[in-house]
Amino acid sequence: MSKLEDVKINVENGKTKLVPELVQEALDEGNAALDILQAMVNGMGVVGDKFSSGAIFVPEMLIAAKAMSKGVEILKPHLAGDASVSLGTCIIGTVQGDLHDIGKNLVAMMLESAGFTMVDLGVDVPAQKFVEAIKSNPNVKLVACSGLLSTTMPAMKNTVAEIKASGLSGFKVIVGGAPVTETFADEIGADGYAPDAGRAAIKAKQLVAVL
Ligand code: B12
Repeated sequence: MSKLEDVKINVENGKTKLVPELVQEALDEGNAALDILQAMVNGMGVVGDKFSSGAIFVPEMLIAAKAMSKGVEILKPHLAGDASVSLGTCIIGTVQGDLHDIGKNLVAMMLESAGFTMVDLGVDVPAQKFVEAIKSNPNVKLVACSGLLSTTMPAMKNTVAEIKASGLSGFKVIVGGAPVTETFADEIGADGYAPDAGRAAIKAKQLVAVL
């Protein structure tokens, strides 16, 4: 079995102690950090499928998420670039009702390495908390909203609507998460969308006009 396959399977199985060691070994073998990340994301995909089919339940999903987060900690220095530019502040959070944060954390990491100063509001963030954070932080250029559940897509819509209705300006809003599409982003009035963390950083730079 290849080391990447090993990483994937042990994320699937929620091996929180083993995954960081395997990630380190995969790096030592010369695997690219992005390939190792993809192996872990694939593992989480299998976890999601097993959950959908009733083969596993929430606790197993949670343990797999912990294993992936531990692996990402090892990968972080290899994924994050050394930002030499300053692109302003980015407020990021997972919308109200939604507790998923692995994808949001990866996006935060990539945006930070692109040059944004990150203010992470965490998960289950009410729309008004985004608005308050825009008001209370200096030089906000980007607001990033994450959502993983189809049931929290209305909360994402509401968040964008409240941010726009606040009358505050000088920043762009980017949205993402597995159920989010470009069409949905357009419909709810977001300024941008990206399907993954790497492309989120590219889109963010385009939005704040440095690309
Ligand atoms: C781990 C997990 C959990 C963990 C989360 C732990 C944590 N700390 O995040 C726990 C156990 C808490 C959990 C709970 C639940 N979950 Co869950 N979970 C998952 C799982 C297996 C993996 C998610 C993940 O981390 N993926 C890996 C990351 C890297 O990918 P990602 O999040 O998609 O992020 C990438 C992109 O989407 C994008 N992105 C993400 N955010 C943003 C933001 C911006 C601005 C941009 C530009 C891009 C972007 O970039 C990211 C990086 O590349 C998924 C299955 C799956 N395949 O995704 C189900 C899944 C999301 N969960 C699901 C469900 C149903 C639930 C529960 C309702 C289960 C229950 N009955 O209680 C609860 C809801 C709790 C709540 N209120 O939020 C469903 C959602 C179905 C749907 N479409 O609505 C899924 C799809 C599983 C399934 N197949 O049924 N879950």
